[in-house]
Amino acid sequence: MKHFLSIFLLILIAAAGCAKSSQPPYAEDPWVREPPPGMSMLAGYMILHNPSSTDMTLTGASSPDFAAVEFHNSVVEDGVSRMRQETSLVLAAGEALRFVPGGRHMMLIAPGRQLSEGDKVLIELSFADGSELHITAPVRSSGGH
Ligand SMILES: [Cu+2]
Repeated sequence: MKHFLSIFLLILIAAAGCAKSSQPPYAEDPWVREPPPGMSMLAGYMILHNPSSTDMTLTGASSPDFAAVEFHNSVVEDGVSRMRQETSLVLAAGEALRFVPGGRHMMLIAPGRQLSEGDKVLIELSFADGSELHITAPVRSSGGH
């Protein structure tokens, strides 16, 4: 009986170890910049963490409030700032991707309603393994709280 119990405990410990390594990704401080009236593109920001021990690949995003959501990176070429679309992004194990003003961002295209400070936007991120992460991002006029 004692022997059986110790095997059972070992299995429990192994299972706990697995659970720990498959923690889902999460978004820290997601927000969307309040647009000037009539603006057809908005930018969304967050810090996307991957606490698991496996790399994940972000393959797309969508929102019920927008016609399309893209990932863009702002780069300076010949002294001019341009936005380049990124169709997939690797989120390395134990690391984070920073979506920040002036850098990588979510481009929220063609809003279906006028959004202003205090509104909330639902954004659904999809990963290559078929999993999804749903984020609720408040609309703010600037990055401060
Ligand atoms: Cu952009």
